[in-house]
Amino acid sequence: MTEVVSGYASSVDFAMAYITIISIVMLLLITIVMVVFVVKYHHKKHPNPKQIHGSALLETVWIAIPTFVVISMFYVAYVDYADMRETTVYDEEIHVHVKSWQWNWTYKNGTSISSIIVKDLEKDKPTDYYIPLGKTIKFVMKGFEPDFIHSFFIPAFRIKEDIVPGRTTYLFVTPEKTGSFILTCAEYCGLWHSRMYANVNVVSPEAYEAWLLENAPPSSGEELAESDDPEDDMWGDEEEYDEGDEGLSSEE
Ligand SMILES: [Cu+2]
Repeated sequence: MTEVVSGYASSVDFAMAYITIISIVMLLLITIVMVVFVVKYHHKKHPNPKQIHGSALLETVWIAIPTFVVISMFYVAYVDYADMRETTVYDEEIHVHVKSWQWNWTYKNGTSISSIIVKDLEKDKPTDYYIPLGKTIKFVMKGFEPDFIHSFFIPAFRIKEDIVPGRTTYLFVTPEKTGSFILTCAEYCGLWHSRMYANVNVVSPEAYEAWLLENAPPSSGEELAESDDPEDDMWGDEEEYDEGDEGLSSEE
């Protein structure tokens, strides 16, 4: 989780550290002042409290400083988020569909890969997805209706976005390191939620293109247009989604 694999990851980490450190400092300051005041102004020492009528300066200071601190937290978190949301230039679009409890990625050439549910931790190998190093990828995500809400989460990239049935959401990422990283669902979605994970492998653009070519669908254009259709056989039959031991674990 601490590994930084995308530019966006370091800015998320910075915002997280900034907010956490300020929160800890505030907690300590408030606690210390509170304890000091409890001792210093104990009723035994001051049986007859002194009446005061406020201090404009003090009040201005204690409103201004926290307001500034909170706005700075917002700013630090927002600039990078806005930058990510407003990306208009990207290299490639990958379509992600989700159906309890599988991912399906469809690439530019029609390559379509559905993940397995990792039912047997010893035997089932999580599905491998590939993305190219240094390229900006736009994930365009759709959920089926009816289904649960899922959440597309790659911790190493610090990206997470809900996938809501009937809606299209999106995310951008530019991987800066090769390696294998976990994709998981971050929205509790039922029986196999915890086994809804896959590997996202960041490889060189050349290796990526070679992999795409290798996994390209046999036929051309027409089938490509259908590949994001829910009826596509990649999703199998409905009964496979019933709870039970049989089902998708053996499917590849
Ligand atoms: Cu889930």
